[in-house]
Amino acid sequence: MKKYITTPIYYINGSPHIGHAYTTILGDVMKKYETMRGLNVHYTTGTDEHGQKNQTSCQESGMELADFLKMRSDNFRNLFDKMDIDYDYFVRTSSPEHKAVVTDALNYIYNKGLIKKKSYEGLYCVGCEQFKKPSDLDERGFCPDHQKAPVLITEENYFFPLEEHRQWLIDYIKSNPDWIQPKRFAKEVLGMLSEPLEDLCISRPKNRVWLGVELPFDKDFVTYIWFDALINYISSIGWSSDVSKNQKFNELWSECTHLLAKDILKTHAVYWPIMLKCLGINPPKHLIVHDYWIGEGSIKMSKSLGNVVDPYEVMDIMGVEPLRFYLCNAMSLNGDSQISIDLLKQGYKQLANNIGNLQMRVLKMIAKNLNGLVPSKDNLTTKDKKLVETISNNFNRLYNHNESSLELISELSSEILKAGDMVNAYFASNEPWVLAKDETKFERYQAVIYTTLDALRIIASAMYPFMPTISTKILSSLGINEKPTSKFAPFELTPNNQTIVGDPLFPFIG
Ligand code: ME8
Repeated sequence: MKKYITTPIYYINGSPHIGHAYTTILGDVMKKYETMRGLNVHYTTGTDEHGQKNQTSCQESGMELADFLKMRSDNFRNLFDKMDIDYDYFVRTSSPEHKAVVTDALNYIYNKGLIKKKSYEGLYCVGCEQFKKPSDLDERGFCPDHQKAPVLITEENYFFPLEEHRQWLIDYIKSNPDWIQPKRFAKEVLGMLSEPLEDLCISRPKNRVWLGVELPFDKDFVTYIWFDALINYISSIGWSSDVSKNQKFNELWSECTHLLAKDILKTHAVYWPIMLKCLGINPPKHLIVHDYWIGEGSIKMSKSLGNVVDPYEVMDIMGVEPLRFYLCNAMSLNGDSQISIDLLKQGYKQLANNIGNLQMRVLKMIAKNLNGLVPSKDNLTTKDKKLVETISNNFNRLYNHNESSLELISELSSEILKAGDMVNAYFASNEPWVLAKDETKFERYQAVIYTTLDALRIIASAMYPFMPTISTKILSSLGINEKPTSKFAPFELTPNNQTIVGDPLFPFIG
């Protein structure tokens, strides 16, 4: 079975920060989780290279446009490569392939008579690249996300009426309760739909914004950046208005999940499904929406506000995989989450004390007493068996869900720490270092070591989507060279496997 996962495509007017890293890591963790379950996943991410704020950044840089766009887009791509993101396609909206699909979609909608030209006056937030209603602004009249007053703009533009689709969208959300996850965001969207929808302005005059896709029906305008950017989700899998060419597209689209934060909920849950409807395409299967990482000042981390955590700095301190695990584990499911270098270091130390110490202690012990060989599993007690079976059942349950979700990924990460705690407690209470000194207790010693190693094997396999290299290192330290699957059968570790004490999985950090 196929699955298609997307991240937002990111603006290139600044450097990527931990918020961009998070959504892209989440998608990669979901991809690895689904791949372990035997699904064939197509994963896309990329950069949103048009619009007024990218244009201003480019002008300020003094660089040639194409060089500037490539340099900034590469900042994101290089970060994602460094974070081991296994994307199948990296979207660039400046690419001819993407632009051709935007043009095709615009022509299709225009020829159906769904676009009209009129004069408009409104408050425009350049940070959001959106017109704002007074009710979108705070008590000072500022955009709450960008902490700036929008500017009043009067211009003639092309518009895409949305209101006639409002009731359809309300009905769709109500009859598809899993469409937007978590459910509280579906409620928020229904709130947005409780008032009539204004026409969406889908053009910008070139004398204000020249960085964009020219409207096919009026060369004095470029396409509104959001109309252009949302199309990436269909352009990257080859949509065409000629339906006979859509075989690959149809296969993937029916299994599409968009990942995004709540800042772009309206564009994805209101504009996008209506655009799709007018193109004759069903809504994506799911929108998975997360809250914000909150930086200094307790406001949403953002390039424009300068309160960002730099993922490169974090990776230099703790490496990429502990960062991947931390972000998936520490993002709250009920609201925004604070992030700082100190909190990240605490998360790293928790992993080191839990999984890292356990692996090192048990392997050093058997290197000393058992020539590094996995002992026999012949004398496991009911309690030993229960520990391994509980851990294996818990992971089997978590890998048996119909689909990955934010809750599932979070629960899986917590279950890894919980299982580590259980095995550490088992190890401490059975005192194998005492058993090792008494020849009459040798069988018991072997049983405790086998139980610990087998539980560690299962935990390492379950860790794979978050920490693929560390998971593989643990498995090979137990003499296992196969890639983990989503079957967590107990007692499968082969006695007499040669174990290896390698370097610490989580080296000491200050
Ligand atoms: O909105 N916490 O791009 P963008 C968590 N180009 N996630 C965060 C975050 C934070 N503090 N800050 C950013 C755009 N993100 C458009 C999208 S899609 C067709 C066009 C993540 O560079 C999160 O995924 O502002 C959020 O939705 C996205 O980056 C916004 O990135």
